[in-house]
Amino acid sequence: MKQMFSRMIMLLGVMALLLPTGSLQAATKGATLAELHKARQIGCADCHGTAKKITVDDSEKAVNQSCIGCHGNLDAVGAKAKGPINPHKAHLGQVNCTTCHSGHSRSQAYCLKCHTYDMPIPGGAAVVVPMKLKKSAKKVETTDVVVIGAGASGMTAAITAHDAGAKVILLEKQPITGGNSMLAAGGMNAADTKFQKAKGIKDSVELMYQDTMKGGKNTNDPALVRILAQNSSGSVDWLTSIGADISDVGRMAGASVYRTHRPTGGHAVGAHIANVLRKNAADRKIDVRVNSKVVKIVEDKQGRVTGVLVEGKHSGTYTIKAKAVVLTAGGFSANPEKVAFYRPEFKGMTTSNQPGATGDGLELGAKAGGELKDMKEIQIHPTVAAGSRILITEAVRGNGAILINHEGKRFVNELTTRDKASEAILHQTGKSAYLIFDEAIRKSLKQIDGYFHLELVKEGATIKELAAALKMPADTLEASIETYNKAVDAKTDAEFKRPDLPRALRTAKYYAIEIKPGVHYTMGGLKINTDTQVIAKDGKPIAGFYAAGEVTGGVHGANRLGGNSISETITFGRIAGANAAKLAKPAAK
Ligand code: MEZ
Repeated sequence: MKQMFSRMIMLLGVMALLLPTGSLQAATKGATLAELHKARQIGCADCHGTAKKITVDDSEKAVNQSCIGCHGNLDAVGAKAKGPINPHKAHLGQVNCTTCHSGHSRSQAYCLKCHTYDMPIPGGAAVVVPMKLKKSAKKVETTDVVVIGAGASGMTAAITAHDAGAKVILLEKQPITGGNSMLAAGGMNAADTKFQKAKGIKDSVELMYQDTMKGGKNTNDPALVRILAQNSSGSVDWLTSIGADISDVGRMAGASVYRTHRPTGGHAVGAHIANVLRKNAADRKIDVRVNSKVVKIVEDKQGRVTGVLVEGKHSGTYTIKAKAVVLTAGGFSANPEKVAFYRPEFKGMTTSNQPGATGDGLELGAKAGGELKDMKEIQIHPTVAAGSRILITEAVRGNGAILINHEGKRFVNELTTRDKASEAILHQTGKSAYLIFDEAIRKSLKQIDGYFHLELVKEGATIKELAAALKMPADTLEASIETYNKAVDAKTDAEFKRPDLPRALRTAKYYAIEIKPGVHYTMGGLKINTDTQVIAKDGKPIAGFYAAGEVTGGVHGANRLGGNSISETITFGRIAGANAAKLAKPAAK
C-alpha cells in the first residue's frame, strides 16, 4: 500500500512536470490533452504548425516534434521525473510521445498494455475510445521494397535493402517500432565470434547447428539451421558495425557453450538493438510509418506479389505498389484465441509478448498463398514472474540461479530446454516455483536490477530468512542449496545433470522470484527457403514475396533455444533485405 502510494505520488510528479501549472486538476477531471493545452492558451498551431490545412501523417511526426520542442525528448522528460516507476525511462527505448499521449482522444500509457501500474496520465482515461478520424483515401504510391512489421527482422531488412540501393517503406501497425524484439532479454546466439575468441570460448558453426537441431527435436529445417549458424558471427559483426554493443557473452539453456551475446554488464539485448536499428533507419532517412496496418498483400493474375494495401491511422486505406514485399510481422503469442486454437492446453496462460504479437502477418501471408508449417509448435517460457507478463530472463539461470519448488526442493536441471523446464514447473505445487539467486548473481547481470525495481523479488540476509519470507521449510531449502553448492564445487550435478554449474550460491543476500510458465514464442509460420522466399502450397517460391523472423516456420522446429530468436531476426532479416533489393534493382550492389 505504501509502495502504491509512493508510486502515485511519483506519477503525479511526472504529470506535474509535463503539464503547465493548474492543469493537474483538469487532468483528473477528464479533459483531453488538446483541451488541457487550450486552457493554457496553447492553440492548434502550437502543435500542428501554422499551415492552413492541418494534415497529420500516420506516424504523427510533426506533432511529436511539437511535443519535444516544448517538453524535451523522452530522455529529457525522464531525467526530470523522480520515483520508482518512471514511464519516460521505460525499457522500450526511444518511442514517440504519441505512443501514450493523444491530443483529441483520451490518452493511455502504453505500459498498461502489459503492466498493471496505477498510472494516471494527463488527459487519460481508464477505457480509451479511439478518436474518430476523417480518413481520406491516399493516392497509390510506388516503391522498390515494402517491409511489413518493424521489429528487429523488419528494421534489419529495411536497412539492408536501403544500403543495397533500394527505396524502402517500412510499415508497422503498432504506434511504436521494435516489435517483440525490443522485449528480448537474454541475448543473441552466435558461434565462433570475435567476442567468444577474446574470452577464450571454443565454439563452432557445427556445434551451434547441432545444439539448435537437438533443441528443436530434429524437426527443424536443417538448411535454415545451417544458414542461422553459418551467418551468426557475421550478423554479430554487422550489428557491431552499425553501433550495437553485444560484447558480453552468456549461456542459455540447450547450448553446449557460452554463445549468447548481449550488451556489456548483461543488460537486456532487445531494447538496445531496437534503439540501434531505429537510429540507423532514421540516419538513412528510411520511410518508417507506425500506425500503418497492412490489410492485404496484393498479387497480380500470375500470383506474383506486387504490393500492399495499408490502413493508416490518419490517411485511411491506400495502396503501395512494390517490386518486392518482405513480411516480418512476428508471431501470435499475444493472441490467446489463436494460441488456444492450436494448443487448447495453453488456454488462459499469461504471455511475455508485446500486444501487437497477434499473428495478423501469418494470415496475410497465408492469404497470399504462403504455406504454413509447424503451427502447433508454441513455446512456453518457464520463467514469467507469477501473476504478470514480465519475463525473467533465462540469463538469470545462465548466470547461476536455481529453481526451487514450494517445498524447498530443487526439481529440474535449470539449463534444460524450455519445454522440459516448463513441463517440470507445471508439475509442482501451484504450477509455479521460485528462481533463487544470491548477491553475486545479482551483480553479474544488470537486468536483475529491473526485477527489484518492479518489486518482484523477495529477500533474506540468510537462507533461513529467505525461507521464512517464502513460507517454506528452512531446513529443506538450506539442504537443497548446500547440495547444489557441493555439486558446483565438484563440477558434477549428480541429482539433475545440470551441465554448466557457473557459481555456488554463497554470497548473502539471498533472493527469490516466484515464476510460472507463459506463452513466449510461436515456432510455426510461413514456409521459406534459404533465400527467405515464401513457399506456396505447390512447393514453389512466390515471386516478389520474402519473409523473415517469427512469422516464418522451420528454423526452430519443435522448440526454440533461448538466444536464437534475435540471431534469426538479424541473419534472415539481412538475407531478406538483400534479396528483395536485388529483385527490385537487379543492377544495384
Ligand atoms: O531468446 C529468448 O527467448 C530469450 C533469450 C529469452 C530470455 O529468457 O531472456
